Amino acid sequence: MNPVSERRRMVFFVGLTIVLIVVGILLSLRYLSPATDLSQPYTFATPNIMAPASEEAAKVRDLFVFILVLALVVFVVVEGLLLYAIYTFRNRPVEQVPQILGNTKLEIAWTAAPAVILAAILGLTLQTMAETRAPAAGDYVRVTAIGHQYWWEFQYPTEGVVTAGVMVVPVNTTIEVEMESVDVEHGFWAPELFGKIDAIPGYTTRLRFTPTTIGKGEYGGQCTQFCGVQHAQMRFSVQVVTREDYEAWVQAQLQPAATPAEGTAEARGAQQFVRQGCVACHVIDGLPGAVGKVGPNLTHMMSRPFIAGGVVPNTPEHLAVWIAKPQDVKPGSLMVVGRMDEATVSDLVAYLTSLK
Ligand code: HEC
Ligand SMILES: [Cu+2]
Repeated sequence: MNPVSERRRMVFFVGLTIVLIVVGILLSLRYLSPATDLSQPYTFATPNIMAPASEEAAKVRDLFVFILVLALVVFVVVEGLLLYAIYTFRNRPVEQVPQILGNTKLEIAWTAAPAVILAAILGLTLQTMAETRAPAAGDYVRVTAIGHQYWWEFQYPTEGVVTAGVMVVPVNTTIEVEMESVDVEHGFWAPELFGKIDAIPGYTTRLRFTPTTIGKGEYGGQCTQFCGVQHAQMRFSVQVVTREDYEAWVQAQLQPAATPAEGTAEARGAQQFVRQGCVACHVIDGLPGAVGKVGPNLTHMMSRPFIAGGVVPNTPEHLAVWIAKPQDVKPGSLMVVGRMDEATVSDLVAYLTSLK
């Protein structure tokens, strides 16, 4: 092929690549920037794996630091030898270069040293895994975390609590989490509390953690497997509270929602919740017919600081936008609603905000 057509081909393919990248970016913008002004995401405190808040996360941090320091030592030694060799054996007339043919001791050393280092890392990793994954014993709290596109459900099988988005746990108690998924593979990770474990459809995975400090109170978590368009907005938080606060929270969660007094906006909202079909996808204990399990349980939704995986804070203003246009706030989410007038939305918000 002559050089001119070769260049044309190059220009064509480079141009095509650039066009495809630009089109890709433009298409993904719709998912990156929600269309409504009110959609300022809820801000989670940035997680820091170097500041663990549980026994297990502290062990993971220690292992990480050990491997990091070891890798730094290896880096300095290897790069040092490399620079030394580059300098000592730089290009010179052939007759000045010492000719070396093999060195058995050196070869044994550079085979054995990495083997020893890797064996040490393997040993410590297995030990950390055994320590952080051993089944909980004695007094512990069981939670089932269920991944849904794009939110987390938390069930407390012993207590009978079902909630979403926020996992409330008592401090200094082992928490045994079983992970499941109703659709695709999700990943469960709150970096300050435990390592990353996948939630796999049709299979139960487990993790254990023992929060040692209330510290920030709320620890941010994130789905860590690409599970669909709103994977990045599939966040959750873990609230570490005192034992008394935890017991009080459980008791509050077990109460059914109060039936609003007749003639109020709340009562109209409860009727609309049925009429608009919300009941098909949401459970509200105490509201007959609200049995759908597609979306989060809303019985005590005002006890949570954010909604829909942290896409917006849980305020009446954000709720109104979310209910009217969930696809604008979180495009691709599985909540689909019909067109509603403003009065209906405001009655619904009045009812939802009464669900303390
Ligand atoms: C087709 C099923 C479906 C219908 C119908 C539906 N929702 Fe939802 N809803 C969902 C799903 C799924 C989510 C979670 C979305 C996400 O986070 O990705 C959700 C989330 C919510 C949330 C946020 C809850 C939280 O804690 O994160 C509220 C509030 C809500 N819906 C209210 C309503 C109201 C009010 C209606 C009726 C007008 C309604 N929904 C109709 C499926 C539905
Ligand atoms: Cu996910």
